Amino acid sequence: MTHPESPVQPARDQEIAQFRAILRSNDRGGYAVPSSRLYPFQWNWDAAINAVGWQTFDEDRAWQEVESLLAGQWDNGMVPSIVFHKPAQSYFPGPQEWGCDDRQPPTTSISQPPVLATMVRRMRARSVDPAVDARLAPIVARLVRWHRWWHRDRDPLHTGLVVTYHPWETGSDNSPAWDEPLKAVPPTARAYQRRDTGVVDGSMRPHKAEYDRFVYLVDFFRDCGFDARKIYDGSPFRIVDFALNAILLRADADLAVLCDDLGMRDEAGELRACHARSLAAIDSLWCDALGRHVSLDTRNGRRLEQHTHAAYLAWYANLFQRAGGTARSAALQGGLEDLLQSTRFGLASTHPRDPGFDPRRYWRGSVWPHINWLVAEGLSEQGLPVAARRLRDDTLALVRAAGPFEYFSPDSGEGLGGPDFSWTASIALILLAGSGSGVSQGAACA
Ligand code: 9WN
Repeated sequence: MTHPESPVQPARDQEIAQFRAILRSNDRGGYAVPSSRLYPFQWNWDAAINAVGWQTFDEDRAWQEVESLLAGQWDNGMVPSIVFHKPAQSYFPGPQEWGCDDRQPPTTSISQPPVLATMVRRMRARSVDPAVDARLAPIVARLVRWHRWWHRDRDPLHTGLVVTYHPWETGSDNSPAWDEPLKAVPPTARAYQRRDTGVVDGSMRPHKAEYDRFVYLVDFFRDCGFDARKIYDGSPFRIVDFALNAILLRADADLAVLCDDLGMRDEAGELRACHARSLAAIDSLWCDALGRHVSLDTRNGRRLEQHTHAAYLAWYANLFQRAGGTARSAALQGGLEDLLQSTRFGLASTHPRDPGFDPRRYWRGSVWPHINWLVAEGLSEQGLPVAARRLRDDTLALVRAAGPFEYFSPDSGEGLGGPDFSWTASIALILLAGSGSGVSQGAACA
């Protein structure tokens, strides 16, 4: 604990003020854009992380961030990856390309990793608002509908694992893990104009070959009329992303606790049943030879074995509670140690030994602060504080040296992608406020 008169304190206060100012300057009225020129709308998992960032200094604004995102929820329960609250020309593809411009507010037709319920549980635990549960009730009801959508529309065969149809839905858009499955997607034949490479250098962004396929899939969903079964049967890209499933598992458990707390017993029971089924099913993604879980291409049954950050979310999802879990956790710790030792700053999103590694190109190697934080939370909760501390320290060191960029080179520490990035500022605020989730996983999964 720093003494109030210590010289460190003013520097820390100044830093905190700087990160708060970034959130304030990206605020567009109840929602924050991730980075003003690159991403001028509200993104799903960004909003969840930013809500936690806001809560470190403005709880009312934090809940607004959640409410604004959920205002984009579809009737079927889906919470979209982007809510286009106000028009902006600097991003492609906009609501018209998605075929969702007649919705109010306009949105995309896909979702993103469901970290929100976990963040909401954390926010409730730290709330200073005596009336918080009244505000929470409609939020939790919407979260339940979203989680039902995942388990119903994205797991129609009741396997316990949900599928995703677009690399953008995984949040780790151009991860080398998607290279193989993306080959089955035809490149779009239509002309389109990217905007991202007009804002940041193209060497930090996905290649045109990937965008050609991203656009094909956007058009495919629209042409299917967003029909869940048609898309499940026909999508050329249909993967089980380990990271997304781990995040959903954790979120199901956290949402069940929120339901208990709000007296929603039936919903709590339903979520626990989903959780138990998914916990058993995710076991099938474990690979003994690699010592980690992998993703799966459900189109051909092939495992996607690239060594990415995804595997290290297993602790966050509390996957090692069953028989044999201790040995698996030890194997995974070996992998983490290896990955951390292979670059100057952790956690590289792809291992440098992977042929797809590129330290500057987005999800092909760069360090992402919010991933570091989620992994560190899981490590702390599972009694692995040393590795957790390393990730938290590296994250703050990167942000302090380069500024609050979107992502960072794991080798040089260079700040990459969009500047003045909201969730980077949020993570810095969370780390500076102190570690620990305030959420006990044991209670969640009991
Ligand atoms: C597409 C907003 C989002 C993040 C994603 C990140 C990036 C968008 C893009 O930016 O994706 O959704 O246009 O590149 O990959 O994780 O939520 O910060």
